[in-house]
Amino acid sequence: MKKLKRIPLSVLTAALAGLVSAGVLLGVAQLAGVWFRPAASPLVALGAAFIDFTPTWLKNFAVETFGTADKTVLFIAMGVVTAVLACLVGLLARRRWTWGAAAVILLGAVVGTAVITRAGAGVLDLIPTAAGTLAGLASLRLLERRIPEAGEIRTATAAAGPDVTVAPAASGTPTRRSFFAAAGLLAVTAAVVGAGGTALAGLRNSVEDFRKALRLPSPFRKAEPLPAGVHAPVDGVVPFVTPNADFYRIDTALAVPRVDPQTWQLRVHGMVEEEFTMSFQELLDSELLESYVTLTCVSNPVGGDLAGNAKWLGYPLAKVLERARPLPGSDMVLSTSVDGFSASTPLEVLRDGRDALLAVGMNGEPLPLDHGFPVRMVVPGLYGFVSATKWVVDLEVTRFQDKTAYWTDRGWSERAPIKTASRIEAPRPFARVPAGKVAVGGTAWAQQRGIERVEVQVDDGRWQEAELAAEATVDTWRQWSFSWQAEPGQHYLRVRSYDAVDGLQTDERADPIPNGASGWHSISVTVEP
Ligand SMILES: Nc1nc2c(c(=O)[nH]1)N[C@H]1C(S)=C(S)[C@@H](COP(=O)(O)O)O[C@H]1N2
Ligand SMILES: [Mo]
Repeated sequence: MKKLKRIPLSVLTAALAGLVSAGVLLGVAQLAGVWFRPAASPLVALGAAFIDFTPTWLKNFAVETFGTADKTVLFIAMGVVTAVLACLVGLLARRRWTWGAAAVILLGAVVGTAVITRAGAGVLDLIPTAAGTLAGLASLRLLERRIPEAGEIRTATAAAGPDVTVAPAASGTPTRRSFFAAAGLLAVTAAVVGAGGTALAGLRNSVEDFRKALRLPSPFRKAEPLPAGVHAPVDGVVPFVTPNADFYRIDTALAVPRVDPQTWQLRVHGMVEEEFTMSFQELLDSELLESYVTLTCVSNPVGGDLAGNAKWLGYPLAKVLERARPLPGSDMVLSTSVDGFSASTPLEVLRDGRDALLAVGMNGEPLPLDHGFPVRMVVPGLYGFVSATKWVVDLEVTRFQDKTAYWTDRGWSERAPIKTASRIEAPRPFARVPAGKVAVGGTAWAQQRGIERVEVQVDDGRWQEAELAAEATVDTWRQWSFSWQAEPGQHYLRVRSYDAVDGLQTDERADPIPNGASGWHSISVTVEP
């Protein structure tokens, strides 16, 4: 008791300041780490590096002694070492702030080295450690300034009498109280932030694991096999089926929502005779169909690449509506995602026989997380913002006059069928090509109507018919090619298409807002002699 009394309070608080700041560092890094690979989390990276550097005999000893608890023991040991180091840093900072700060940065650098030397690590993986180190520094600074002065303690202790080690709060100096308040607040924050981060990371990983292990049922109705010759025979034209990894991604989500399929539910309600909810398993047990559909974003400029074609697997929305039995007067389905995005889709579009789907599969695998796992909507013929809700959880049958959707509230149209479009993909704009035969090619789309004809114009010459690749369905894009006898000089190439319902694509230039760009795509190329 006598000994303990002689450790000055300022030393204890300095060590505590170091400890709390280490907690803040780890907590913040843990939370930031949710958006990165698990190996970007300081504790995981340090542990992994430690395991790598452990000599084999020690590893064997650990496994023999602790069995499967060896990793727990490792983490506990790391915790103890971290705590001791943190106390020392706190004392150092008390001596001289710059020393303490330098020590924190040094430790941050050690952790950073552990992170960056992991296999497959990228520079971005340093962000959680950097964020944590900054937060730890700030916390240490905050606390270090509140450490009670040695002089104050002596007077405070003296006033309280020789037998009281720590004076009760009432007789504590304002500095001391403010130190403990700040330290307590920071410790709680660190714990909450760290626990939240760990929980989020766990959810994220479990959703990813679930997706990886998921085997989709085989379709009740398979897609028609693609006809031979859907690809234009020209280098530089996009693949007919867009690989998932290359599929454009558009959404308002800062962090991709992690939706657990085991708790996912679709609520169907509103102006219907029967309201109900559907689970993921129920959906998988239903008669799923497969269909190739080209999605297009309304923000795609003329010639742009915000379009992709995939084979989707899903349950017809018409069937969902058949069960719900919409009431007379309803004319819209408002679909809402788990993150609050919403889209207004005309009711009749979902019931007119097209392959409008509650999709669970994309090109033979479960939807990627980015593309709406576990369930999204896919509606042929409508731009994504009025139809393609990812991470969908709610379908409300309603009326356009009663409800509006996310982008409609921000100046975009409430209805938006996809406009007929065509683009040149090869050669690239401003390419230099050798004179002679040049292979020109690209893609055109008019979902629900189908592309019938594509024409190409060189400079101000006459419009010439391009060769059409085979059509898969009216809901997929169609490729085309054109053999150009190119003369040296600078030239313009222009493309336009005809759909099977409305004929020639309009040359009227329109901006994407409010319901999609229009106009003919043209590029400039230089032909070298
Ligand atoms: N939840 C959610 N779903 C969404 C969006 C969104 O922002 N949030 N964007 C829509 C838009 S504008 C488009 S073009 C398509 C894009 O789908 P993709 O990212 O799979 O290509 O998703 C639609 N679904
Ligand atoms: Mo979009």
